[in-house]
Amino acid sequence: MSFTNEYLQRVYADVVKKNLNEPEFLQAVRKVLESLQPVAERRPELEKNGVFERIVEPERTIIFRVPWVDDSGKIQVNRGFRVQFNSAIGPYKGGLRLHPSVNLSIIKFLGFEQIFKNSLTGLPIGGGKGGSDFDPKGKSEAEIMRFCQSFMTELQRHIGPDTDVPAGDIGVGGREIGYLYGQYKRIRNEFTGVLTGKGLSFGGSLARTEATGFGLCYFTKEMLAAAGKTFEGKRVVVSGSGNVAIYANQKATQLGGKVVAMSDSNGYIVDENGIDFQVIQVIKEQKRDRIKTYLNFVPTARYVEGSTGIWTVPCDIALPCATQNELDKAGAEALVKSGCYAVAEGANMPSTPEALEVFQASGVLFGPAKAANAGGVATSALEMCQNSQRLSWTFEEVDAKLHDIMVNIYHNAANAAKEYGMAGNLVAGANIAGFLKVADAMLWQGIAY
Ligand code: NDP
Ligand code: 2IT
Repeated sequence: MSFTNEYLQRVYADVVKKNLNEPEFLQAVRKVLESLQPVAERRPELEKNGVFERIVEPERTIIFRVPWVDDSGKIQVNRGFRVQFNSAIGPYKGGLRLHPSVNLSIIKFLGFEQIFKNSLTGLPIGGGKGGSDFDPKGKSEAEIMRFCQSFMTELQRHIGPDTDVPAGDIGVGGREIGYLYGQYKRIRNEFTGVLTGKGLSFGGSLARTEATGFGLCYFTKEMLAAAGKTFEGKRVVVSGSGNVAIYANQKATQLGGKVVAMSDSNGYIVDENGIDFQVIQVIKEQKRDRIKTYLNFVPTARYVEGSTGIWTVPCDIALPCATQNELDKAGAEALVKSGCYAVAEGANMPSTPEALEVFQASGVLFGPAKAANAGGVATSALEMCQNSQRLSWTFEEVDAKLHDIMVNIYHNAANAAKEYGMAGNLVAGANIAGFLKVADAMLWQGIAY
């Protein structure tokens, strides 16, 4: 798709001018604005009220110094970010990413996507994202804790249970959320649901750990069902081996699929007998080791150095669950060539625009990230709900709600695509359905932001 609507083309040109050094942010904005062209044409009051110009500009961007002392006594300085993008329908909500590649462009693309994803969940959460260029790899437990404490010492003045509620993302799991929560509580002297993904003994929700991966498979199941297909007996490739990938493997396997390949940033493994997610749990969650050590557990498996080759492993269904732009044109062509007919994004923006074109031209069923991976943040919103009530729901209750939310997201995206003349295009449908709710809230609230 490209721009035919002159007004949105001008809005986009202005975003480019103001954010020249932010390629990931521009990529995300462009895709959304392109999808919204039929909406701008049908709803002229959105242009009149400057909704598009407003929605592409974060409400607030916080960039801060994060100093900490490493184990050798040396002072380290990282850069911290929190982008509070849009609060039209609820408190800012979105993860924190710790990865050396983190910069303003990446946090802004993630925060922008989060607005529409959170809207799609049907729950009252606005969009935000944060993180730091801190690299957790090779750091001791004590260094991780000191970094998290320093990061929260500044972040705490900008967040709150009714203001902004961070959670995990790449490099931030239960351990980091625990340290962040401890420091927030110490400084603010309050026990509230200011973070999600907490430990179960201090307000965490059952099924939050599994939620993104499980939700991804519930969404994919619905997308396959609409095409008369199922996971049963199908070959599945899951990239990554972190939180999202591990539980995508568990659920895809439970639904009858066979996960034949997984990866980390160094390389990928292939196991024709199906990869047991519990082995990956041991390697990644307990030992925090590399995926190639899978061969110590399953010597019949294969390890290939380099992570992008994973898309050459023949499969029916591909679930990219590692990071942005990990699946390029060559990867998409390799998938289509091997007969892959369904792709659902567990990671945020894992497919490049060129890869997406290949999938759309080949009729591959495609579940875009903001719809397919919304189960994580949806369950975070359920955790906020439980915290407000001072109650804990059972695993089954949370999982059942998650399932219903993902089924609804699929149908809302599919219906919006149909309503705007793009039946089957879930990329457009998810962007439109997610946008409309936020845009209407912004209209009702006047030029507040
Ligand atoms: P984790 O840190 O648990 O795992 C990340 C995985 O992706 C690891 O296997 C990591 O490999 C790999 N990876 C990260 N960066 C790169 C890279 N530059 N190149 C290749 N591989 C890479 O993160 P999550 O599983 O939580 O997140 C994965 C994706 O899912 C992200 O895009 C995130 O934004 C998205 N997401 C996460 C949600 C959540 O609830 N956690 C919710 C919705 C989306 P290595 O160990 O070698 O770095
Ligand atoms: O990208 C995402 O949706 C997340 N990392 C989860 C955010 C959250 O608040 O649970």
